Amino acid sequence: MSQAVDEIKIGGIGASRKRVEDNRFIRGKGNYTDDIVLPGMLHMEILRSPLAHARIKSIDTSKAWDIPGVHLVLTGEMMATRNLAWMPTLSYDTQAVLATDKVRFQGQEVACVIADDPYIAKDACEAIIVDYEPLPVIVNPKQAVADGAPVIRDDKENQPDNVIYDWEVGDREGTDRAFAAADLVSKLELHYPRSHPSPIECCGSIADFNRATSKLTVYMTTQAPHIIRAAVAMVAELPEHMIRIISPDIGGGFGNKVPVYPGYVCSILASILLERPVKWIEDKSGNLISTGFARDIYLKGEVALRRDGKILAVRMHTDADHGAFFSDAQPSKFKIGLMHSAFAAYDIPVAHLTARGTYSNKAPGGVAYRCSFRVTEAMFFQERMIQAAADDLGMDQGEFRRMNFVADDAFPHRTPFGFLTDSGQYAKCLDVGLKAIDYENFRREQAEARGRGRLLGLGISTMTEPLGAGNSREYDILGIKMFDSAELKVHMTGKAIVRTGARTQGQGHETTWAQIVAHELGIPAEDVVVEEGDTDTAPFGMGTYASRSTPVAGAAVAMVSRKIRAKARKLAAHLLEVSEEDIEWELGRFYVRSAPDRGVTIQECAIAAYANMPDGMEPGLDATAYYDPPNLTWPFAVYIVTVEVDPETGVWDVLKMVAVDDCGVRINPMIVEGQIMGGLTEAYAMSNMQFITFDADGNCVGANYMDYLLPTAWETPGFELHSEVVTPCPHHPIGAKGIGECAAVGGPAAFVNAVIDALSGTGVRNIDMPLLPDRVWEAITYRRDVSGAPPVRSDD
Ligand code: MCN
Ligand code: CUM
Repeated sequence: MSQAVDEIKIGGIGASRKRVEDNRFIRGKGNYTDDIVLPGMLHMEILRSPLAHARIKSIDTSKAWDIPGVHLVLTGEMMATRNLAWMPTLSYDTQAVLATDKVRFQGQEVACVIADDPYIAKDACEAIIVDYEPLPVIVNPKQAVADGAPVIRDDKENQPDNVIYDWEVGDREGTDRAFAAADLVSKLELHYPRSHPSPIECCGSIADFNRATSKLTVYMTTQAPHIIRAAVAMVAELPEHMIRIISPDIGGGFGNKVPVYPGYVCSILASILLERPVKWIEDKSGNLISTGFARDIYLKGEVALRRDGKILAVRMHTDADHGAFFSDAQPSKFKIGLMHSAFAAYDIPVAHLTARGTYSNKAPGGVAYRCSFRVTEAMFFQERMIQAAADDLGMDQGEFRRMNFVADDAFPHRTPFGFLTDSGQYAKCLDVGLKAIDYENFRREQAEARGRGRLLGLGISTMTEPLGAGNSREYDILGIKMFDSAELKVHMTGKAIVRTGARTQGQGHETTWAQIVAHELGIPAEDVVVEEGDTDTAPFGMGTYASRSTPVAGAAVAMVSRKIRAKARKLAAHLLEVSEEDIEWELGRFYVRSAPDRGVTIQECAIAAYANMPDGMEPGLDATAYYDPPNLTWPFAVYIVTVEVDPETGVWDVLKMVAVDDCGVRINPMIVEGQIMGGLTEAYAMSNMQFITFDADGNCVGANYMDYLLPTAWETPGFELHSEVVTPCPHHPIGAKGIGECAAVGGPAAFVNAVIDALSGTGVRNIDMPLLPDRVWEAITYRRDVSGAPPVRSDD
């Protein structure tokens, strides 16, 4: 007699199943792009520009061609003859593949050498002689719009200046009216500096064009293989069915592996020309200097307040420095990503945002590094503003947030910028966090310590963030609607394979998608193999970024499992010789309603699909589901940090950090905790040690691991995680919300708020990240705000 299965025992939802992928990773058996060796493979290296802005007068490659073992030297001029010197970006701009007219940032790709091995290729790059004529350099938005500023993008028609866009959203007049009626207006200006995701594995590709079959196979480090296939089809003018993109194991993405990089394009062209596989593997400094920068945005905000603490309106202006090419990967409708998701957790009647984007002589940057399209900046700004507003009012930080939160019974809630948030228990999460940090006691200790000259501080960050683009009505990338899909094949033995168009880079999809199948069908998770990343076998999907995998691809996995269950029900009816209406389901088993002992397992249904199907039924047990989410998911988080600042040195230490995350139903609690720990570690690093910037000549300062610090276990503080608040997502098939980025998004403001709180009474309102000891010391000593970059005010 068959029985229902125990969900946790079979590794279903809620099971902290160990990550199956780690089996190969920790044994050194992963298969990364650089592990792949193809017969006859050649190696490519890139020559990068030493200057940030210069006209190219000539490029002499003759000495490079003379080096034995060199097969090809590519320059922009040669790319241009094939219409490949420029490529489209994901934000409807163009980006140079190899420079022709000018170089526009330090590290820009100027030429490539393809040789027998990477060392020969590197030597040959050094033998290329480029004659540059230096041009004036622009390194921030203020310089970009100054009178007489050199036009960086003189390659573009209709681009008389360095402004990419002027964009606005919200209600300008309504906001003006609310400000006119305010008792108090709180203001803050800050700079969210450039940062870099810096995954352990750099970017790379192996292009393999086979003249006999006309098929191009590219192994590459990409978070979104199907988008890359579309881009290659467009750029290389090859038919889609002749392009196969394979994304093998990825050693961390964090957004760095979303964009299309010139190295990919050059390796593809080289393989087509040479008819041999061509491998390009970026080195660390190449990765740090030229790829996937994030942030670099100047923020100016005002909050209109009523005396009792109610927020009446918010006004924001952003100046974003995009570097030389506008290559953000983001939904095309929004110029500054989802910046306008700021303040979504708060009940604010009216708001207005203006955003200006400008070019500069920096590598393209903007959207990557654990953010759902600029929400990292949005939430940082929001929580810094909230702290400043409460301080200006003289109100308690917890109390001020609580009175302005969207209430539990006010969902669905339309934000002033038009988003629809649908669920949450914000005040409850905050209460859990305040209790965990022992709030009242800490405030007492803080006051006592102050009397003895010790600077203690407490920082709170609370936020809801939009994760899981689409829906397809509002979200597209280059016109391709944002949805996802999953394919599930159940073999006759009841074992299964599930494929999605997402691409895990360390998040654990191979573990968690199997758990969703287990939850829906009662097939043990260990009987389900998960495969992603090959465009020839995976169903179409928009890839993994913006924590969209669980909200979209994960939902598709649940939906395709339900399709399988519907067919299995028909098979069960046939096997049990009753009509379908008389069949009930419990996990792993169908049974006859009137005779619960009479049942068949899902595995018995599977074999019947191949060996004993009813007359007229299509054999087999597989299906594909496309999932277009009705809305984004809105997880909520509370991060609270206590710190002690040493006034003599400006060094600050974390005393305690607590995190309360409500991401709805947790598929795998252990993986969710891993995501939160990782995100908090990155937040800690961004707030106090990751420093990468540009000098006045556009030299990238900090493009090495002596300056750009990666946090290790040694300096990373301990984190106390809380999971007791669970608000299921109302529209997601299993109630899950995204979690991949929450801690990196909401975390930084908690650290900065804590340090600023420690300095309360000194008049210091802001220190820009990273809060390096010298900046903190300067702020304390001279009682002034410290910015690492010249502030850019929109009114001067
Ligand atoms: N999960 C869960 N229950 C939930 C939500 C998520 O068990 N309620 C699980 C998921 O099934 C998945 C993981 O947590 O295994 C993350 O899920 P999700 O929030 O859907 O995020 P994505 O899978 O789309 O991952 C993207 C996100 C982004 S955008 C960046 S950047 C980032 C991040 O994930 N890059 C990472 N986390 C990373 N973690 C690692 N190790 N490496 C990266 O490159
Ligand atoms: Cu913006 S980093 Mo993640 O979305 O790949």
